[in-house]
Amino acid sequence: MTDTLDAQLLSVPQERKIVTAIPGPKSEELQRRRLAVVPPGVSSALPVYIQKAHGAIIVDVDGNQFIDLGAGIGVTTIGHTDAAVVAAAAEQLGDVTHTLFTITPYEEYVRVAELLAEHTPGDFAKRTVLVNSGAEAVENAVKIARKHTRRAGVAVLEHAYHGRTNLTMAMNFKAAPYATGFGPFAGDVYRAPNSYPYHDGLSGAEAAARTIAYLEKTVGASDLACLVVEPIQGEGGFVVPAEGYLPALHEWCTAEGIVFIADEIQSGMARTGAWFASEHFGLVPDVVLSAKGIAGGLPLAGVTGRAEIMDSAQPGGLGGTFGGNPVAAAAAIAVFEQLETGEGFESAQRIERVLVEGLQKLADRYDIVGEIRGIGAMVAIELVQPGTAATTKAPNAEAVSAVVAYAAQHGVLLLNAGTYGNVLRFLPSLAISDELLHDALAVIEEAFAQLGA
Ligand code: PLZ
Repeated sequence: MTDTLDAQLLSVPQERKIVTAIPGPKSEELQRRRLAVVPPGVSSALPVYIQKAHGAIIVDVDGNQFIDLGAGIGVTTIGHTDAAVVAAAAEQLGDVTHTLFTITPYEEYVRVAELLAEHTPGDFAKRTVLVNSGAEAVENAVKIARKHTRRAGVAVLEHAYHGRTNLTMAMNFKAAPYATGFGPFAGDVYRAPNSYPYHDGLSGAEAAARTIAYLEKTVGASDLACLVVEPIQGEGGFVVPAEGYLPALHEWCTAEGIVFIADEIQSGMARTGAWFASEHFGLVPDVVLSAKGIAGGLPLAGVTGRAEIMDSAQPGGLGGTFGGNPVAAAAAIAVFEQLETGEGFESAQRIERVLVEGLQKLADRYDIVGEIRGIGAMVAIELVQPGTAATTKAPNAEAVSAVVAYAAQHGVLLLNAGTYGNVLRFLPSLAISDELLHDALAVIEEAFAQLGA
């Protein structure tokens, strides 16, 4: 087993290599088969079919090797097929694959809950429920907050993304493509202005006052069960709030008996060089949601919160067939153990330095680079129309699409983001080397040169 695994891992050299057109012939053949059986509602950013992956490289069926700057949208945070994660999951598969925690429990679930209690912000008694996906974590957090407060209202922020289930569709900012035509939607969701320093120019205190005034006026604090906030917005374009914004919101929530839920599904699990991004803002949420990076690619998500809030739900009120699956939980324990060495956090800081330095060179040359922002291995640039950086900051989605397409053709998998599709986001795995980062940045520089901007 170990020999096979080692061989498999060594067969993915950490280098970029393009050997066919993109997509290559085998990918095109798979794409034809896919179109016959998979609906277009499930789209793919890049229709190259992946055969294997390790570290920061993914290899397609035609033998092309891509530098992965997306990590499956921030999932393979400690790297693809991390040896310890693969070994832990494989061992667990052989021991027990499923029992259903609500029928007969097992240690791995409890251990993940202990680790989340230890590593989420706040030194108080916590409880965790494990589920399958980020959206399901959001749904459960809202359920629990409603039960605890005996209120119905859910406050969210502009540019938020929380999932694709019925409730979370109503919580997202963007209708298209996530919600268009899929209603009726859940009610009692209230969307307030966020802090977006690049566009609103407000201090944290000013932005918080605006958010609070809006919610007081449009719903009223006494009807709000919870406020759900991504400490750094993910799909919305890696929007980092102004200093003091989040703690001011939290203070208001505490005073009004509103549960403050931090959706750290994209920003958590060492992505930003801290266990959770909340820490960068001195924020101690009542409930923290984790998913994506928690189990090295296996489906697992957690709702971790103050014991007195989490204990409000009645026995049998929370759960689900696959929630906290033993294999996913074993993988998560291996992820935590790796991160506990501290190396991952240093990597996140190293990645931020290399990316920001490289992107700053672009910003110096091209006036369409409006802003570089982000923390750790969660960095983005917002692109604006030529000549608008000092005025309207008009979104430039065309340039983002062109850069993403050029990068893909040259072996760099890069993702877009932002409500207006005008943000390039970088969320590589923490396993990525400086060499690969520099190589990817060189490709992105070429892409900018091709724009003729
Ligand atoms: N909350 C902050 O980032 C998932 C969406 C990918 P699920 N973001 C990636 C796509 O196109 O579906 C996300 C997130 C934040 C919640 C979610 C939802 O997590 O695991 O996708 O349900």
